[in-house]
Amino acid sequence: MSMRPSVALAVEHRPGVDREFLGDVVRGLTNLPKTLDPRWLYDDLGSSLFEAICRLPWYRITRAEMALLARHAPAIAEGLGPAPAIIELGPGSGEKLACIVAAVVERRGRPDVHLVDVSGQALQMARQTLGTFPGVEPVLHEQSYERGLERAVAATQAGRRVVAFLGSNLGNFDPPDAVVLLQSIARVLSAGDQLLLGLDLVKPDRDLLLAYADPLGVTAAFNLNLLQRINRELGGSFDLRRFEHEARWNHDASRVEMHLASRARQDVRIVSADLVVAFERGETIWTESSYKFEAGDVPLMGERAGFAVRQQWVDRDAGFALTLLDRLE
Ligand code: AVI
Repeated sequence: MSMRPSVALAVEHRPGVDREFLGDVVRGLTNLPKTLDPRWLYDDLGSSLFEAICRLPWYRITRAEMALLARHAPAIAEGLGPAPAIIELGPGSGEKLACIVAAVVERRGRPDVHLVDVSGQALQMARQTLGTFPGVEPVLHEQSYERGLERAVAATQAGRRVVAFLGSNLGNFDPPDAVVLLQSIARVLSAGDQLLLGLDLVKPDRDLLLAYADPLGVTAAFNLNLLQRINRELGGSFDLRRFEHEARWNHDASRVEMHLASRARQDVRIVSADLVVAFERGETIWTESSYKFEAGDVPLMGERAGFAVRQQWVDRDAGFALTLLDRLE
């Protein structure tokens, strides 16, 4: 979502309020269309709801990726040098990385593990999972991907690193931002380092909509929780019953969009921002984009950022691609 106004809005600072969150919410809700940055979906409850989404039968990303990792982790480990460093951006529960760590421990010895996420809760979960390998002590970076990656890279050896960016997390960035992020990963890496990228592929509309508007309502709760977070942290007055989760497949842009649609004409107050936001009936807040790819898009994206594909494994049935890329000289 790149429709931010360039003017910075002055927001009075109140103690105990996350200024970045407040600034983002004010900018997003005074935009047209209204938007909220998806990174704020992941407070403690949001992270737990996302973990639940990953177990839903209609959301196949996690299981498809786990199966590919379980099958191909030995090949990935073989391709790494001795004593490698594994850096994961957005590790979730850490279960996926555990597949790679297990294969590396068996073939290459104990790896250095670095985990980067803005959510402290996610990092703790992943630390618990990965801490079960003897001698493996994950280093946690509770930061943005770029900042955390820089730190992790500074603490590890050139030519021995593999950065895992799994779960189609890259799909939550608009294409130009995705390339910029890949470029910033390439910039801090050295020749001989690798990137392991997991991306969800385009599939029938019906499957995509079931994955993002599941019949159990878990994704709806995940989305609506963002309004609850604004109420709790910023003194918002959102009545969650007056908003509705919507998932839309935007074929032309190749993305699933999550929205929160206002069920009525209403005003919502946000005390910390001294702001009243007016909603028309049916007006939405656009909270997330999940871009879907063709397997053949990955080499092109990689090349634009300074990577070349070493190997790609595709689950055609679930529509998911795992790609291992080399950082070019
Ligand atoms: C984290 N990310 C890749 C998920 C996705 O599929 O875009 C977040 C999510 N949103 C709704 N369901 C899952």
